Amino acid sequence: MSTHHDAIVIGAGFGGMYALKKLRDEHGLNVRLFDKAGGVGGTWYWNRYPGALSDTESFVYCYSCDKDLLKEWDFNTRYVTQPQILSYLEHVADRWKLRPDIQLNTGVVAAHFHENDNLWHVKTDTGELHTAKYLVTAVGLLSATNLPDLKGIDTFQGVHVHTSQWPADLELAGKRVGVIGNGSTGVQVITAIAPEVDHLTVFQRSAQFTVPVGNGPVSREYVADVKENYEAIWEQVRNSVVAFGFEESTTTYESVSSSEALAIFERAWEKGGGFRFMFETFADIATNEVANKAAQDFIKGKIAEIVKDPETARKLMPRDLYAKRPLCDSGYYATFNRDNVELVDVKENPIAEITPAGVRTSDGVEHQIDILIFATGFDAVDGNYKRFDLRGRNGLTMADYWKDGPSSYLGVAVANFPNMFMVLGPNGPFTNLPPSIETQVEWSTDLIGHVEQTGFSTVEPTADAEQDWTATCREVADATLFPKAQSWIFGANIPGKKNTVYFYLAGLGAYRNVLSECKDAGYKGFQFS
Ligand code: FAD
Ligand code: NA7
Repeated sequence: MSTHHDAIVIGAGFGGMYALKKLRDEHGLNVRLFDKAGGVGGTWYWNRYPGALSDTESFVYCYSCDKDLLKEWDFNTRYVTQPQILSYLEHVADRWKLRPDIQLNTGVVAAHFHENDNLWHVKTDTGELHTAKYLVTAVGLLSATNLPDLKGIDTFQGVHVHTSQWPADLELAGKRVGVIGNGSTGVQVITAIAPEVDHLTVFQRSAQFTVPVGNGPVSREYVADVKENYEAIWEQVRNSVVAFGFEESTTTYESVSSSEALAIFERAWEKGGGFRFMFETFADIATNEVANKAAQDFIKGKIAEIVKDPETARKLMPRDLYAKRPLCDSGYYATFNRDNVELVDVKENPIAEITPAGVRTSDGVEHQIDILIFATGFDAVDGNYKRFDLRGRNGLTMADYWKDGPSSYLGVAVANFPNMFMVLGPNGPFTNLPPSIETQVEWSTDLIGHVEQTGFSTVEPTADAEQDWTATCREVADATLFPKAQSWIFGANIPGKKNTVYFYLAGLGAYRNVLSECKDAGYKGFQFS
């Protein structure tokens, strides 16, 4: 026996919770939301490692749709920490009365579209069967854990943990700790735990460019001003490129003198913020190798200045372009001046195996470790879509359909997967994410409303529209330097994963225009039956 709903939503993060609210409260649908987590919050339920912080500033890392909530919800630091974001999202679940429709501790193991009844048939790991006309997948783009398969890991006698599955009772004080990975997460966790642990060994595969985050208290006047001006702030965010709450620079690097450029970089370093450093300084750091090199040189100069041991400084010098998701930190490079912190470059000296007592590198040294932290990131964007049995028309599995890299129409829908809408699916915008999540949820739920009103049974994109969108995303990406750096943005972080385009890099403003044009043209590129 299966239970029928109008819509099933998977995921109780920013995306799924908003989709539930819109479908239920504005479109009058009966909705069931499943999450395998034990609480709401998505990313912020899972990622509880020390130092976990949004690097989007507090005032724009939230929903914009609830004006009273914007007035009521307070913040007192420039950025919000994981516990603060989690408590915000828990508050939202209560405030929007979502909990009765959310079923936690319930993983979706299969979702199949059946052509005989035009319904999605969903199976959970609790053995339940559910059907629904619509399926909304808000399964997270940085949510499917990447745990490298290191030789000997099963023999390790200490504790090993991925940063997104952090045990509440993990005691680090006085321990010999190893961290593998130094992306956004690694940089945060390394900086946060170094003062606490007995000894910290950082296993670095690629050195990173990172700038200060600039966190700290904000004044009551600042908060009042933000609240007063939210209308204009969101207007700016929605029409901007990266949606981080600042105006992107329109000045090209080569249009100013080198001393002026240096002053601009210095001001950005002082102010803090990774996206600000990349996009508020000059218009062309992400597109012009000369501008990019200038930013690289500035940060390398800072590394040389900050890090006292020249050999450590050498290892910390990045060798790639400055073209990954820009990082920021609370004292990352200075952490390597501590006596209890050691840096191992695993490109020069690869990890040979994990032993019962620690990590043996190729030079024969066994690094003694009690707790090994994997800050190794995620099988990003399409990862979760391949971790359950998702099938569209004719039993087509998503894993098969996307085996040469994922494709979508506008980041929200996939040909052959009728009545399925994704939040942050492949080839959606690359931005501060809550405003993009809202954009997608509002647009997709409007389309669902349209289908309901017109009485159609199914809606799905045409294969042609999907191919054109994929080509557009490729073209936009190729106009930037991002494809030239190896990172999760292009699937390059996972062995064997297709290195291809996963985002629409033209920005939120342009993306919203494309969505509007599609809708105004009667949902051009979609077919209804
Ligand atoms: P998520 O919050 O990832 O939620 C997805 C949910 O789906 C999860 O709870 C998961 O359990 C559930 N799920 C997945 N598959 C299944 C299944 N088969 N069955 C049941 N449940 C399932 N973004 C920014 O814009 N700014 C930042 O500063 C920022 N910092 C970040 C820091 C970290 C450490 C991480 C990991 C991500 C960060 N992000 C940041 C990205 C962040 O993921 C998004 O901002 C946002 O939280 C995504 O919300 P979501 O609802 O789309 O997905
Ligand atoms: P990232 O940015 O993918 O970083 C993962 C890190 O782990 C990165 O330094 C990787 O090195 C390293 N890594 C991955 N696999 C290995 C193996 N096998 N051996 C050694 N090192 C490895 O993930 P994060 O969680 O930091 O951040 C993801 C996003 O979440 C971030 O942008 C924010 O939006 C939040 P590499 O650089 O690939 O050489």
